Amino acid sequence: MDGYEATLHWHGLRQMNTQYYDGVPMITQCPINGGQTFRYQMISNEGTYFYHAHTGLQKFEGLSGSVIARLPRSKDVLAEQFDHDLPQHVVFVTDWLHMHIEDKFPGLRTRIVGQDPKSLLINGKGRWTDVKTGNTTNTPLEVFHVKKGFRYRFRMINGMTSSCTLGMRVLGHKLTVISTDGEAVLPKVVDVIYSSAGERYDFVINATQEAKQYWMQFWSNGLCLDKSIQQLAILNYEGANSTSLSSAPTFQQALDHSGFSLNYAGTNCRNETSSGICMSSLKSGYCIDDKDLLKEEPDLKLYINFTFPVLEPEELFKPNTHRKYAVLAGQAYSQAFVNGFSFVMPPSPLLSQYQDAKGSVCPTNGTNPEGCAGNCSCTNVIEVPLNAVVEIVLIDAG
Ligand SMILES: [Cu+2]
Repeated sequence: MDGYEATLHWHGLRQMNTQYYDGVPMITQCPINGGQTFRYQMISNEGTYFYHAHTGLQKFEGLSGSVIARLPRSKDVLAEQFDHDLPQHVVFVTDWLHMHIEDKFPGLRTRIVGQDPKSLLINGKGRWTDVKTGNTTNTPLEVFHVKKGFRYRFRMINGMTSSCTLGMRVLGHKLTVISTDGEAVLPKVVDVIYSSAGERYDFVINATQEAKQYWMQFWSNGLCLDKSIQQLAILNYEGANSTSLSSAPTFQQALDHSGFSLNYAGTNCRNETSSGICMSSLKSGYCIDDKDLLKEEPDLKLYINFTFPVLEPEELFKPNTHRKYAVLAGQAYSQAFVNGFSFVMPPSPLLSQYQDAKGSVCPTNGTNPEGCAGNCSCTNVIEVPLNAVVEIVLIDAG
């Protein structure tokens, strides 16, 4: 659309030597204007990834999709774990707000508070029940086809935009997790996978059950728990009768399940328990040959703290300033700070025109930018030596 701009971020792709195709506007490239053409060209590492808009709030409106890079079977360290790795077994999960995201823009005083979705979609499909009327749409559910006796690699992408976590299970089946975020892991058998926005899990379903139809259930958790949002899809065995489907599982049944889960928020991450494990307990699926990564001490340790102080309107809206803020529930104004500075985009992309962007970059000697006494805004750039191993410690400082 004329006057609209866009960039695409390739989520998880390493962009070795193609950092200018990472898709972050004003950092790695100029935004692509309406009517213009821009070609992203990169070599992908193997694995399950996705792309999404990195401009404005377009990702919330659904500008995203899957990116799968497969190795020939002979080169895939995971090949012996499955018989089939098919394009139709990509499970792309998105959340849907049923409204334009601009109405929820965090800087609007009259906005609808929160970013909770109304429903979830599986590969763009699903049904929705209006709690007010009790009516359910008759839109199709996604169906994944399998044949009894084979093991299928599924690639699940959590393409959600909200801060809700996502629960997923396949009734009557175990899920063998073999890869996460594009990295092979030693197989782990679980009943439920919990994931956060941006994460990907490859799991194997061993189709050993009776040739019927089974429910696949997806539900929102964490911050959206009280919204009881769920979506269903169907695992269909070849030759199954459509009347073989049991009655649909309810949201409450998902919460009540007693299986073994990966990444449930209440799991003790130090030890594997009978109820589940954390992602941090998964073991790498291959030997790590990068000796630098195994160094005991990194070359550089960065402590990065995040604060969200409540600010008075008199300070926030001083004449001749334009600061970014959010209106919190309770109508207080807050601004976000990283290591004491609130981020502003540079006037030119940092990667291609650093000289032009320099004027907006935060001072690195501990002082404030010129003409600013406190709570300053600037482009916060942290320089690291080339090829250094950097450990980053993120601190929620309130
Ligand atoms: Cu992303």
